[in-house]
Amino acid sequence: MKLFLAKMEEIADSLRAERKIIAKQHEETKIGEITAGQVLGGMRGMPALICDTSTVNPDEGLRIRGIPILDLTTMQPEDIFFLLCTGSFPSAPERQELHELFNSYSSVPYYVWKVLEAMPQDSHPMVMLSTAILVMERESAFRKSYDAGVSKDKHWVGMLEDAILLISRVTTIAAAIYRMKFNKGERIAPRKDLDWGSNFAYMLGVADPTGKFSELIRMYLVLHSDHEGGNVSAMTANTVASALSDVFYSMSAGLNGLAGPLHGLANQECLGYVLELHDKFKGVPTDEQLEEELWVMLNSGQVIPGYGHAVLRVTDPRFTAFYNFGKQNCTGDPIFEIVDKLFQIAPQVLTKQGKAKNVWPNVDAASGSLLFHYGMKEFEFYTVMFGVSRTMGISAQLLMARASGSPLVRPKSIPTATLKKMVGIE
Ligand code: HAX
Repeated sequence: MKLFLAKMEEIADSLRAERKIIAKQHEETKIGEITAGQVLGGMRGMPALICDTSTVNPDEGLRIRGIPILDLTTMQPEDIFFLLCTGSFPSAPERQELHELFNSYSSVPYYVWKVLEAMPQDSHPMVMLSTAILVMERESAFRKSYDAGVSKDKHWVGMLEDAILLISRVTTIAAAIYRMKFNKGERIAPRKDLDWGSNFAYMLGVADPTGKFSELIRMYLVLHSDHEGGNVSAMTANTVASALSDVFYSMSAGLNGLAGPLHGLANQECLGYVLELHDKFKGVPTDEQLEEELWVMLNSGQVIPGYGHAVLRVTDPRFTAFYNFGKQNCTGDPIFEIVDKLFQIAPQVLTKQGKAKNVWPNVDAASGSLLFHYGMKEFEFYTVMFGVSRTMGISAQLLMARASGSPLVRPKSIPTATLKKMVGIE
């Protein structure tokens, strides 16, 4: 890891110096105001966290290190991880080193399989993923270096080693969960000659005569890799890590948040909904039938999965990337056709209803239909796919936080009575 370490060393030194200057010179400088609405509304829009890996602009969507995500869709996930951590693309030797690192721990120790095998058959694949990550905590290089009294300025080195080990193993673990949970046969061992994304596609064991499934998986891993620091999974992982918990504790906690239906589980729910529509109408519903169904859903107090976003106010560019892939490769597939029809109709219905601040599709609206098209039909697994990808962004964020010496997270909570007094209600 010589090259990566050298690059991160420079970045860590300058980050820490920069943070110290801002903290010293601007400790009392105001950068915003907080409203009661924000406190009651899940802290929406409060500039309360620092995240250098990516930004999400409401009118444009995700940029990784300033680069629009739609300009990165054909890159290798390894390049994206390097970009997330360092702000630049890897040179050829750096890429080679990272490729070797991502492969170096891809064999998973036996105790992880034993734990997974002991879990009840009806355990959700996200519970299996989160548990498998947590049990590997005993191998944490960060914890060992902390226990050995390594200086605070060097804590990031152990974090980086943990992140590499985790990312290297997570695809092997996730693919094994897929095969174990859905009776797909023996685990498929990783290959050293493949890149990280192709290896994942290979270990899943989905038939891929055209190579398109592998191409989709690589793009999937890129598109879900990061979404700034305030989403539930990233913020949870960062909060846990701020107590100097290691990558394994933090990632497992973050993924537990990703497993919620308002976050990563939405992709499972989206495809479930599309399949329900397909079954009910014995194919693709007409525009009128679909509109009526959407109203039934809204009137019964349910949300339309895959639509809306806490930050975005336009179509998610990650949806656009998946949608374009579907248009090129999946036309004629009734499941994708329903996704396409939802895209035409759901925003109009949500606009008429007038509640959602964003009526446009998010990343989860199309991704499942593409996996389904290539034969990965077990949609309970889709959030795991998301989680595998997000280990890159969350790891990069944890690394940056440790490298910059980020403090313990400890905001102030207030009782409702205090809030009432603050806003002038007696
Ligand atoms: N269908 C129906 N109603 C919706 C809606 C949707 N897709 N999106 C928002 N609304 C409703 C909200 O439920 C809320 O209603 P109440 O006032 O009755 O509580 C109202 O519109 C205002 O909400 P908002 O401010 O626009 O949205 P939030 O920031 O509160 O929530 C969500 C953002 C993503 C959770 C929301 O849009 C939603 O539930 N979408 C469907 C689930 C989904 O697709 N989740 C995945 C999001 C992407 C992601 O994080 N993936 O990991």
